[in-house]
Amino acid sequence: MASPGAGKTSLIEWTIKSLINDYQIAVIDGDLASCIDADRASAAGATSVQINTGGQCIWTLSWSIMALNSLHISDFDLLLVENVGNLICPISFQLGTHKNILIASCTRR
Ligand SMILES: Nc1nc2c(ncn2[C@@H]2O[C@H](COP(=O)(O)OP(=O)(O)OP(=O)(O)O)[C@@H](O)[C@H]2O)c(=O)[nH]1
Ligand SMILES: [Mg+2]
Repeated sequence: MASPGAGKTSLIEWTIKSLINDYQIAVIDGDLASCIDADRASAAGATSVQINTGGQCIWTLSWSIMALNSLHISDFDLLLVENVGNLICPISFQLGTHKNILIASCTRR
């Protein structure tokens, strides 16, 4: 979770590149539109699924389940989930993750 452009996909790319030699990694990427972030996760070496919310700032567990159904989840050691870029709406919706990571992006003086 993070605000728009805070570095969610960059952290996911870095994590994939760091672990891909030892772990099978899948990514569910949620965004308002496009498949750019899922494509970046795939290019980094993971198997990825994009969820488009059609402009909504939230997605829910049932959408996670739909995404999981398109993956052979037992093939993977680690599942990373990128939420939509928003620090308010996603807080209220559990997506089935074991851990949540928040990226805080601050301006420098
Ligand atoms: N300065 C700085 N820039 C970063 C860092 N991480 C990512 N960026 C840059 O910030 C921009 C947005 O990064 P993304 O990883 O696409 O951010 P995001 O949170 O996935 O963005 P959305 O999915 O569009 O909300 C890119 O130009 C990155 O190169 C960082 O740690 N420091
Ligand atoms: Mg992103």
